[in-house]
Amino acid sequence: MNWAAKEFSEVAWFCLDQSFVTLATNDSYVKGALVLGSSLQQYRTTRKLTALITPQVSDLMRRVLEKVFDEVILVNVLDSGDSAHLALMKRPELGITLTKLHCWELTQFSKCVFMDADTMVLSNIDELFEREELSAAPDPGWPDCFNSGVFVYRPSIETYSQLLQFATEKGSFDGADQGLLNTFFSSWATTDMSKHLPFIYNLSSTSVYSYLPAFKAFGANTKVVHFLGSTKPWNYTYDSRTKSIKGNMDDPKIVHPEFLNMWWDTYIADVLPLLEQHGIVKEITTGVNMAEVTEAVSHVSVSPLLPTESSEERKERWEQGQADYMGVDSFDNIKKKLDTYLQ
Ligand SMILES: [Mn+2]
Repeated sequence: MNWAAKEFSEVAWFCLDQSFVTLATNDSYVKGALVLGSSLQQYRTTRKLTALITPQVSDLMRRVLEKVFDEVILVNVLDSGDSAHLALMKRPELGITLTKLHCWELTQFSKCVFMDADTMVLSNIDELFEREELSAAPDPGWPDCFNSGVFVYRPSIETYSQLLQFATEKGSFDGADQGLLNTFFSSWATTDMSKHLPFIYNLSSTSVYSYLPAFKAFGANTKVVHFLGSTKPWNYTYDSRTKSIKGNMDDPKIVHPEFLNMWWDTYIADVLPLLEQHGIVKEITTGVNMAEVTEAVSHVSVSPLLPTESSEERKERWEQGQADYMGVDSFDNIKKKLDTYLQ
Protein backbone atom coordinates (compact mmCIF):
# COMPACT_ATOMS: atom_id res chain seq x y z
CA MET A 1 0.00 0.00 0.00
CA ASN A 2 1.50 3.33 -0.94
CA TRP A 3 1.74 6.16 1.53
CA ALA A 4 -1.28 8.08 0.23
CA ALA A 5 -3.48 4.99 0.29
CA LYS A 6 -2.34 4.15 3.80
CA GLU A 7 -3.08 7.62 5.03
CA PHE A 8 -6.46 7.52 3.35
CA SER A 9 -7.38 4.24 5.00
CA GLU A 10 -6.42 5.62 8.39
CA VAL A 11 -8.53 8.71 7.86
CA ALA A 12 -11.42 6.56 6.66
CA TRP A 13 -11.19 4.42 9.76
CA PHE A 14 -11.51 7.49 11.97
CA CYS A 15 -14.42 8.73 9.89
CA LEU A 16 -16.46 5.66 10.66
CA ASP A 17 -15.49 5.40 14.28
CA GLN A 18 -16.02 8.95 15.53
CA SER A 19 -18.86 11.41 15.29
CA PHE A 20 -20.05 14.86 16.14
CA VAL A 21 -23.39 14.55 17.94
CA THR A 22 -26.14 17.09 18.52
CA LEU A 23 -29.69 17.03 19.88
CA ALA A 24 -32.87 18.67 18.59
CA THR A 25 -35.95 18.56 20.80
CA ASN A 26 -38.26 20.51 18.45
CA ASP A 27 -38.33 21.99 14.96
CA SER A 28 -36.76 25.28 16.06
CA TYR A 29 -33.74 23.47 17.43
CA VAL A 30 -33.58 21.51 14.17
CA LYS A 31 -32.77 24.81 12.46
CA GLY A 32 -29.87 25.23 14.87
CA ALA A 33 -28.73 21.65 14.30
CA LEU A 34 -28.83 22.23 10.53
CA VAL A 35 -26.65 25.33 10.80
CA LEU A 36 -24.23 23.46 13.10
CA GLY A 37 -24.05 20.48 10.72
CA SER A 38 -23.60 22.75 7.70
CA SER A 39 -20.82 24.67 9.44
CA LEU A 40 -19.02 21.41 10.31
CA GLN A 41 -19.27 20.38 6.65
CA GLN A 42 -18.17 23.79 5.44
CA TYR A 43 -14.92 23.34 7.35
CA ARG A 44 -14.56 19.81 5.99
CA THR A 45 -14.79 17.63 9.04
CA THR A 46 -13.64 14.07 8.39
CA ARG A 47 -15.93 12.75 11.12
CA LYS A 48 -19.51 11.56 10.94
CA LEU A 49 -22.44 13.78 11.88
CA THR A 50 -25.18 12.38 14.14
CA ALA A 51 -28.37 14.11 15.25
CA LEU A 52 -30.50 12.84 18.12
CA ILE A 53 -34.12 13.94 17.84
CA THR A 54 -37.16 13.61 20.09
CA PRO A 55 -40.70 12.78 18.91
CA GLN A 56 -41.59 16.50 18.87
CA VAL A 57 -39.53 16.92 15.69
CA SER A 58 -41.76 16.75 12.59
CA ASP A 59 -41.21 14.14 9.88
CA LEU A 60 -40.51 16.85 7.33
CA MET A 61 -37.77 18.45 9.40
CA ARG A 62 -36.37 15.01 10.15
CA ARG A 63 -36.00 14.43 6.41
CA VAL A 64 -34.12 17.71 6.05
CA LEU A 65 -31.80 16.67 8.89
CA GLU A 66 -31.06 13.45 7.01
CA LYS A 67 -29.66 15.55 4.14
CA VAL A 68 -27.01 17.05 6.39
CA PHE A 69 -26.40 14.37 9.06
CA ASP A 70 -25.14 10.85 8.41
CA GLU A 71 -27.40 9.49 11.12
CA VAL A 72 -30.64 10.85 12.57
CA ILE A 73 -31.70 8.85 15.61
CA LEU A 74 -35.01 9.14 17.44
CA VAL A 75 -34.66 9.05 21.20
CA ASN A 76 -37.78 8.81 23.28
CA VAL A 77 -37.38 9.09 27.02
CA LEU A 78 -40.97 7.96 27.41
CA ASP A 79 -40.40 4.60 25.72
CA SER A 80 -41.66 1.98 28.10
CA GLY A 81 -38.95 -0.32 29.34
CA ASP A 82 -36.28 2.31 28.85
CA SER A 83 -34.28 2.76 32.02
CA ALA A 84 -34.34 6.52 31.37
CA HIS A 85 -38.12 6.33 31.64
CA LEU A 86 -37.83 4.81 35.09
CA ALA A 87 -35.42 7.56 36.13
CA LEU A 88 -37.77 10.18 34.71
CA MET A 89 -40.71 8.88 36.74
CA LYS A 90 -38.72 9.56 39.90
CA ARG A 91 -37.30 12.88 38.68
CA PRO A 92 -39.79 14.35 36.21
CA GLU A 93 -37.98 17.69 36.24
CA LEU A 94 -35.03 16.15 34.41
CA GLY A 95 -36.81 15.51 31.10
CA ILE A 96 -34.46 17.24 28.68
CA THR A 97 -31.43 16.34 30.78
CA LEU A 98 -32.11 12.64 30.49
CA THR A 99 -32.68 13.03 26.76
CA LYS A 100 -29.19 14.44 26.29
CA LEU A 101 -27.70 11.50 28.19
CA HIS A 102 -28.82 9.24 25.34
CA CYS A 103 -25.69 10.37 23.49
CA TRP A 104 -23.73 7.86 25.64
CA GLU A 105 -25.71 5.08 23.97
CA LEU A 106 -24.09 5.68 20.56
CA THR A 107 -21.69 2.78 21.01
CA GLN A 108 -21.24 2.37 17.26
CA PHE A 109 -18.68 5.15 17.81
CA SER A 110 -15.58 4.91 19.98
CA LYS A 111 -15.47 8.65 20.64
CA CYS A 112 -17.80 11.58 20.06
CA VAL A 113 -17.93 15.34 20.42
CA PHE A 114 -21.32 16.52 21.64
CA MET A 115 -22.33 20.01 20.51
CA ASP A 116 -25.51 21.86 21.45
CA ALA A 117 -27.79 22.78 18.56
CA ASP A 118 -27.23 26.45 19.48
CA THR A 119 -23.52 26.25 18.63
CA MET A 120 -21.74 26.64 15.29
CA VAL A 121 -18.13 26.14 14.24
CA LEU A 122 -15.96 28.84 12.68
CA SER A 123 -13.12 26.48 11.71
CA ASN A 124 -12.28 22.78 11.55
CA ILE A 125 -12.21 21.33 15.08
CA ASP A 126 -11.46 17.65 14.33
CA GLU A 127 -8.46 17.90 16.66
CA LEU A 128 -10.94 17.65 19.56
CA PHE A 129 -11.07 13.90 18.92
CA GLU A 130 -7.53 13.66 20.29
CA ARG A 131 -8.95 14.55 23.72
CA GLU A 132 -10.34 12.14 26.27
CA GLU A 133 -13.62 11.89 28.18
CA LEU A 134 -14.69 14.19 29.68
CA SER A 135 -13.12 17.21 28.00
CA ALA A 136 -14.97 20.51 27.96
CA ALA A 137 -14.42 24.25 28.24
CA PRO A 138 -15.01 26.28 31.42
CA ASP A 139 -18.42 27.80 31.94
CA PRO A 140 -18.17 31.60 31.89
CA GLY A 141 -20.59 31.87 34.82
CA TRP A 142 -18.65 29.54 37.14
CA PRO A 143 -15.31 28.53 35.62
CA ASP A 144 -14.79 25.62 38.05
CA CYS A 145 -17.69 24.02 36.18
CA PHE A 146 -17.46 23.03 32.54
CA ASN A 147 -20.07 24.19 30.07
CA SER A 148 -21.95 21.17 28.73
CA GLY A 149 -22.66 22.76 25.33
CA VAL A 150 -19.48 21.21 23.85
CA PHE A 151 -17.80 18.11 25.26
CA VAL A 152 -15.69 15.13 24.22
CA TYR A 153 -16.91 11.75 25.50
CA ARG A 154 -16.76 8.00 24.94
CA PRO A 155 -20.10 6.30 24.32
CA SER A 156 -20.63 3.49 26.82
CA ILE A 157 -23.75 1.76 28.08
CA GLU A 158 -22.08 1.39 31.44
CA THR A 159 -21.49 5.15 31.73
CA TYR A 160 -25.02 5.81 30.49
CA SER A 161 -26.48 3.56 33.21
CA GLN A 162 -24.30 5.15 35.87
CA LEU A 163 -25.39 8.62 34.77
CA LEU A 164 -29.06 7.62 34.93
CA GLN A 165 -28.63 6.08 38.34
CA PHE A 166 -26.76 9.14 39.51
CA ALA A 167 -29.52 11.41 38.15
CA THR A 168 -32.20 9.38 39.90
CA GLU A 169 -30.44 9.35 43.24
CA LYS A 170 -28.94 12.82 43.35
CA GLY A 171 -30.75 14.91 40.76
CA SER A 172 -29.01 17.92 39.28
CA PHE A 173 -27.98 21.02 41.21
CA ASP A 174 -29.10 23.27 38.34
CA GLY A 175 -31.99 21.09 37.21
CA ALA A 176 -30.28 20.43 33.88
CA ASP A 177 -27.61 18.31 32.26
CA GLN A 178 -24.77 20.71 33.07
CA GLY A 179 -25.26 20.36 36.82
CA LEU A 180 -25.58 16.61 36.59
CA LEU A 181 -22.53 16.14 34.37
CA ASN A 182 -20.38 18.44 36.49
CA THR A 183 -21.20 16.47 39.63
CA PHE A 184 -20.65 13.16 37.85
CA PHE A 185 -17.34 14.22 36.28
CA SER A 186 -16.40 16.15 39.41
CA SER A 187 -12.63 15.79 39.01
CA TRP A 188 -12.69 17.94 35.86
CA ALA A 189 -11.84 21.19 37.68
CA THR A 190 -8.76 19.90 39.51
CA THR A 191 -7.30 16.78 37.96
CA ASP A 192 -6.21 16.93 34.33
CA MET A 193 -5.60 20.13 32.37
CA SER A 194 -5.71 18.23 29.06
CA LYS A 195 -9.46 17.86 29.70
CA HIS A 196 -9.85 21.63 29.89
CA LEU A 197 -10.69 22.75 26.38
CA PRO A 198 -9.58 26.27 25.57
CA PHE A 199 -12.44 28.73 25.87
CA ILE A 200 -12.32 29.36 22.09
CA TYR A 201 -13.95 25.90 21.64
CA ASN A 202 -17.07 27.11 23.41
CA LEU A 203 -17.18 30.88 23.32
CA SER A 204 -20.45 32.04 24.78
CA SER A 205 -21.64 35.06 22.90
CA THR A 206 -22.27 36.79 26.25
CA SER A 207 -18.59 36.67 27.25
CA VAL A 208 -17.80 39.37 24.76
CA TYR A 209 -19.38 41.82 27.16
CA SER A 210 -18.09 40.46 30.43
CA TYR A 211 -14.41 40.63 29.40
CA LEU A 212 -14.16 42.81 26.32
CA PRO A 213 -10.36 43.30 26.30
CA ALA A 214 -9.88 39.51 26.25
CA PHE A 215 -12.33 39.24 23.38
CA LYS A 216 -10.43 41.93 21.48
CA ALA A 217 -7.17 40.05 22.04
CA PHE A 218 -8.34 36.48 21.42
CA GLY A 219 -11.80 36.65 19.85
CA ALA A 220 -10.45 36.26 16.32
CA ASN A 221 -9.27 32.74 17.27
CA THR A 222 -12.78 31.61 18.14
CA LYS A 223 -13.49 28.11 16.82
CA VAL A 224 -16.95 27.49 18.28
CA VAL A 225 -19.54 30.09 19.19
CA HIS A 226 -22.34 29.14 21.60
CA PHE A 227 -25.52 31.20 21.58
CA LEU A 228 -26.41 31.03 25.26
CA GLY A 229 -29.56 32.59 26.60
CA SER A 230 -33.22 32.21 25.86
CA THR A 231 -33.25 34.15 22.58
CA LYS A 232 -31.68 31.96 19.91
CA PRO A 233 -30.41 33.02 16.47
CA TRP A 234 -33.49 31.53 14.79
CA ASN A 235 -35.72 33.80 16.89
CA TYR A 236 -34.43 36.88 15.03
CA THR A 237 -35.38 38.13 11.61
CA TYR A 238 -32.65 38.52 9.07
CA ASP A 239 -32.60 41.14 6.37
CA SER A 240 -30.69 39.68 3.45
CA ARG A 241 -30.46 43.06 1.71
CA THR A 242 -28.39 44.56 4.50
CA LYS A 243 -27.01 41.15 5.55
CA SER A 244 -27.84 41.86 9.14
CA ILE A 245 -30.30 41.06 11.88
CA LYS A 246 -33.41 43.18 11.73
CA GLY A 247 -34.39 45.10 14.79
CA ASN A 248 -33.02 47.38 17.41
CA MET A 249 -29.31 46.79 17.94
CA ASP A 250 -29.64 48.39 21.38
CA ASP A 251 -31.65 45.35 22.38
CA PRO A 252 -29.53 43.83 25.13
CA LYS A 253 -30.52 40.40 23.87
CA ILE A 254 -28.57 40.96 20.65
CA VAL A 255 -25.37 39.85 22.29
CA HIS A 256 -23.03 39.89 19.36
CA PRO A 257 -24.27 40.92 15.92
CA GLU A 258 -21.27 39.50 14.02
CA PHE A 259 -21.79 35.98 15.31
CA LEU A 260 -25.53 36.23 14.79
CA ASN A 261 -24.95 37.39 11.23
CA MET A 262 -22.58 34.47 10.62
CA TRP A 263 -25.28 32.08 11.82
CA TRP A 264 -27.79 33.66 9.46
CA ASP A 265 -25.35 33.67 6.52
CA THR A 266 -25.00 29.90 6.91
CA TYR A 267 -28.74 29.51 7.35
CA ILE A 268 -29.52 31.44 4.16
CA ALA A 269 -26.77 29.84 2.07
CA ASP A 270 -26.98 26.20 3.19
CA VAL A 271 -30.16 25.52 5.16
CA LEU A 272 -32.84 27.58 3.44
CA PRO A 273 -32.31 25.84 0.05
CA LEU A 274 -32.86 22.46 1.77
CA LEU A 275 -36.06 23.69 3.41
CA GLU A 276 -37.23 24.91 -0.01
CA GLN A 277 -36.45 21.57 -1.64
CA HIS A 278 -38.64 19.88 0.94
CA GLY A 279 -41.49 22.30 0.38
CA ILE A 280 -41.16 23.77 3.85
CA VAL A 281 -40.60 27.20 2.35
CA LYS A 282 -42.19 28.30 -0.89
CA GLU A 283 -39.72 28.52 -3.73
CA ILE A 284 -38.22 31.93 -4.07
CA THR A 285 -39.47 33.37 -7.32
CA THR A 286 -37.79 36.24 -9.06
CA GLY A 287 -38.77 39.54 -7.63
CA VAL A 288 -39.81 38.22 -4.25
CA ASN A 289 -38.23 40.11 -1.44
CA MET A 290 -35.75 37.82 0.30
CA ALA A 291 -36.39 39.44 3.65
CA GLU A 292 -40.06 38.56 3.41
CA VAL A 293 -39.21 34.99 2.60
CA THR A 294 -36.95 34.61 5.61
CA GLU A 295 -39.63 36.13 7.75
CA ALA A 296 -41.99 33.48 6.47
CA VAL A 297 -39.44 30.82 7.35
CA SER A 298 -39.31 31.74 10.97
CA HIS A 299 -43.05 31.19 11.16
CA VAL A 300 -43.28 28.08 9.04
CA SER A 301 -41.15 25.68 10.96
CA VAL A 302 -42.18 26.55 14.48
CA SER A 303 -45.87 27.16 14.67
CA PRO A 304 -47.74 24.15 13.28
CA LEU A 305 -45.64 21.55 15.01
CA LEU A 306 -45.38 22.29 18.70
CA PRO A 307 -47.34 24.40 21.13
CA THR A 308 -45.25 27.52 21.68
CA GLU A 309 -45.59 27.29 25.41
CA SER A 310 -44.03 23.89 25.60
CA SER A 311 -41.16 24.94 23.36
CA GLU A 312 -40.54 27.99 25.50
CA GLU A 313 -40.52 25.90 28.63
CA ARG A 314 -38.02 23.60 27.05
CA LYS A 315 -35.85 26.47 26.03
CA GLU A 316 -35.92 27.78 29.57
CA ARG A 317 -34.99 24.47 31.06
CA TRP A 318 -32.41 23.91 28.39
CA GLU A 319 -30.61 27.05 29.36
CA GLN A 320 -30.99 26.71 33.09
CA GLY A 321 -27.79 27.17 34.96
CA GLN A 322 -26.41 29.70 32.52
CA ALA A 323 -25.66 32.98 34.16
CA ASP A 324 -27.04 35.97 32.34
CA TYR A 325 -24.43 38.65 32.03
CA MET A 326 -26.78 40.89 30.15
CA GLY A 327 -28.39 42.44 33.17
CA VAL A 328 -30.13 45.60 32.07
CA ASP A 329 -28.29 47.59 34.72
CA SER A 330 -24.88 46.94 33.33
CA PHE A 331 -25.76 47.07 29.68
CA ASP A 332 -25.25 50.75 28.96
CA ASN A 333 -21.66 50.76 30.18
CA ILE A 334 -20.84 47.61 28.31
CA LYS A 335 -22.39 48.85 25.13
CA LYS A 336 -20.30 52.01 25.19
CA LYS A 337 -17.20 49.84 25.28
CA LEU A 338 -18.48 47.60 22.55
CA ASP A 339 -19.31 50.52 20.30
CA THR A 340 -15.70 51.65 20.59
CA TYR A 341 -14.56 48.20 19.59
CA LEU A 342 -16.95 47.91 16.68
CA GLN A 343 -16.02 51.23 15.12
MN1 LIG B 1 -26.79 25.76 24.46
